Amino acid sequence: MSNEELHEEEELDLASLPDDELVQQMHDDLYDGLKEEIEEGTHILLERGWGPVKVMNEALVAGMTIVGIDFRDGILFVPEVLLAANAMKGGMAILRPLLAATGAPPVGTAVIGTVKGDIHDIGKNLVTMMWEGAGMEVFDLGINNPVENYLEALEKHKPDILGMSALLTTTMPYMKVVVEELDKRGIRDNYIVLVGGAPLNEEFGKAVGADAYCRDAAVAVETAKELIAARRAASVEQPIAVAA
Ligand code: B1M
Repeated sequence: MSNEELHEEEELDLASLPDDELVQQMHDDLYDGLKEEIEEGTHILLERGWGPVKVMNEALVAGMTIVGIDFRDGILFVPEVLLAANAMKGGMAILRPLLAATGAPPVGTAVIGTVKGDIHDIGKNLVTMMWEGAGMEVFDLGINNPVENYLEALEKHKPDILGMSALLTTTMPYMKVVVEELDKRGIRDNYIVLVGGAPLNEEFGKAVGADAYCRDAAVAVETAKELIAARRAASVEQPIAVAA
């Protein structure tokens, strides 16, 4: 039997599965980076009356969480994670307009970009996709960003997080330039600053004044969720004073 015949024989009719098995199958399909199957599964759940938030959390985000854990543990590698993230994006593209209509707030928002002088973007793109996969709204500034680009995006999007990426030892010090500029303008504490990139480490993150260094995209997701939750909890405990 040819591979093609074998594949056809093994092809599953997603619509024939009960909800719990379909969700389990979607987790497997996400893991395998099967975008079309994820899109089909998303449509089926919506047609069965699932709300977009439930589809996002139970079918997509839960599936990506498994991918994130296995990436962190060295079971999955960059190409597989990029495929999974791409499949996730397919599902999210269907849900996004529906989520916007429900007014459900995103888990958090972030601006991210590779710093001035640096054109490496594979790791940053992975972080962006994983953040989106975790339900965050992400504004990606691309590569080679001078401080002005970050300032403009922060002003425009007012995100929870500013993320910066650098892959060169010659460009990583630029992160300090950005943080110092935020300081100078008195807006440093308005944002959670997260940094990442292969040549960085924990100590460097502290030295440039970031809130945290993220070793990889999975850590970037965990750190973002943790720090956003802490920040929201703190703002409930200490409401910001409003001028009379
Ligand atoms: Co370049 N490059 N490169 N390169 N390149 C490195 C980084 C290098 C280590 C290779 C080497 O010499 N061994 C070296 C840097 C040496 C140093 O600074 N000490 C190097 C060099 C020297 C250069 C050039 C100067 C080469 C030249 O022209 N002479 C040049 C620089 C251009 C420039 O930026 N101005 C250059 C160019 C390029 C390409 C264009 C060819 C290409 C980039 C393509 C692209 O990105 N679109 C490229 C590549 C691919 C690499 C390597 C091979 C791979 C980088 C990568 O994508 N890794 C790299 C060697 C290596 O690292 N093995 C190398 C996979 C990626 C998933 O990992 O980016 O670490 P990473 O991201 C991880 C984490 O770091 C973290 O999460 C990601 C996912 O887990 N993370 C974040 C990253 N950003 C984050 C941001 C966050 C959080 C986490 O924000 C919150």
